[in-house]
Amino acid sequence: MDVTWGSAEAVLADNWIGASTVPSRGLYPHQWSWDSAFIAFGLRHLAPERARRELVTLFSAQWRDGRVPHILFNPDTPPEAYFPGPAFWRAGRTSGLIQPPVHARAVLAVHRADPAGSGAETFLATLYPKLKAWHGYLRTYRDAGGRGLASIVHPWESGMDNSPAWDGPLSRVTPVDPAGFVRRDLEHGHAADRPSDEDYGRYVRLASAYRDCGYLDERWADVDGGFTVEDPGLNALLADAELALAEIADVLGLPAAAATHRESAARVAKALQETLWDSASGFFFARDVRTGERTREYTCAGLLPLVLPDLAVAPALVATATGPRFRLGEVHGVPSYDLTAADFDPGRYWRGPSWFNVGWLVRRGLLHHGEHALAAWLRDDLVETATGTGFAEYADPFTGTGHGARSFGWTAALTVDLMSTQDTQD
Ligand code: 2M8
Repeated sequence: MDVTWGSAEAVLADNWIGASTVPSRGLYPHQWSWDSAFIAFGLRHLAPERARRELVTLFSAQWRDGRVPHILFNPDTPPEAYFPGPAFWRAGRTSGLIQPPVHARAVLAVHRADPAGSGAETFLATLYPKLKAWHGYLRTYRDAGGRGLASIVHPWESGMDNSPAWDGPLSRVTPVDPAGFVRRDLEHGHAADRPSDEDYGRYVRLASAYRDCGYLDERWADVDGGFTVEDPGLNALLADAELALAEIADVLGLPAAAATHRESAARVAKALQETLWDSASGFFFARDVRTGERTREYTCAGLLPLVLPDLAVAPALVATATGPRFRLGEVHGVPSYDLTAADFDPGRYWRGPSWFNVGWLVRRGLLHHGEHALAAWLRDDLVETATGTGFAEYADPFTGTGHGARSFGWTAALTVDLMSTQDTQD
C-alpha cells in the first residue's frame, strides 16, 4: 500500500467519531457542513458506507426551513472544547449559520462510487428531497439582494472566514470586548495563523445578532450593523450543486425535475456573471448587499466559478489565476489571496495561504475548461504538499510549509480522492 494513501486513511479513521468525521480532533472537534462533503469525496474510495453515513448524519440536522447548519455538535465532546458551542447558539445540537453547498456533488459522487450499496440504502432517494430543500432555502430566504444570488450573513458562512474580502463589510460591525469570551482556537493554533482578537470580536457580535433575531432572514435586513454579502464562491458552488442535483434527479428517473434544476443552475450562473464579474479585472468580486458596492480584493473565492462547465469567461479567469496575483502552476496550491497585495500574509488564516479544498475545486474547474496539464500539475502538487505537511489544514504557497491543524480531515480525504481520480472529474 502507498504510504500516503495509508496515512491519509489513518487520519480519517482517527477523526471518525462513529457517525461522522471531525475536521480535527483538537481545533474542530465536531461535524462541520462543507468539511463533511469534502471528506465524503475521499471516504467513498475507502469505505462507501461511511461516506454515506457522513452525509446522512449531517442532513439529520437540517432545519425545517431547509438550511443545513454549519456545525453539528458532538454530544460526547466537552462544551469547553470549542467556542462558540451549543450554549452560545441556543439552537439545540447545531449552530444557526450555513456553509457553501458542496453536498449535492458529494452525494452524487458517493453514489457513483458504490451504486449497489447506495441503492440498497436508498441513499439518493432519501437525500434528494433534503438537498432540494437546502438549495431552496439558499435561493429564496437568502436572496437578500433580489438578484438571484444567495447572500451570506456571516464570514463563517463563506467557509473562508478571515478573507480580506470581508474587511470592508465587517468594518461596520462593532467587535465584542474580547474579555467577554474565551477563544478556544488559540489553545490549538498559533495566534499568528489565526484571526485577530478584533476580528473574532466581530464574528461573535454578528453571530449573536443573527441568533437574537431568531435566525430569521427576513428580519436580518433591518438589523443595524449587520453583514449581508453575495459571495462568488458560494454562488458558483450553488450553481454547480443544482447541476449535480439535476444528475441525481436523472438517476432517480425524474426528468422534469432534472430540467428544473438545470434551469435553476443557469439562472444562478447568469446572475453571478451579471452581478459579480468585472471584465476589466478578469475576476469575480463579492458584493456588499447593504451598500450595493463590489469589494475589490482578489481572493480565491473569485476563482471558484471555474467549477461551472459553461462559464463563458473561463479563459479570462484562467489568465488571472495563472497571472501574478495567484501564480497558479508556480506556487504551491491556490493562494487564498492576491500575492501582490500589500497585506498578503502567507501564514494567516484565509489571508494568503493555500487551502487544499480550494486547490481541489480549482483543479476540477481546470479540467472543465481543457487545462489538463495545469490540472495534472496541481494534483501532483496538492498530493505532495499534503503528504509533506502531515495533512495540514493549509500551507504557505511559497515554501509549502504546513500551518494550522495537522491530520486535517478534508486534506487527507481530498488527497485520497486526487490519488484515485487522476485526470477525470469523478
Ligand atoms: C474554519 O471555520 C471555523 C468556523 O466555522 C473556525 O474557524 O472555527 C474554516 O476554515 C471553515 O472553512 C472550516 O469549515 C472550519 C472547520 O474546518 O474551520
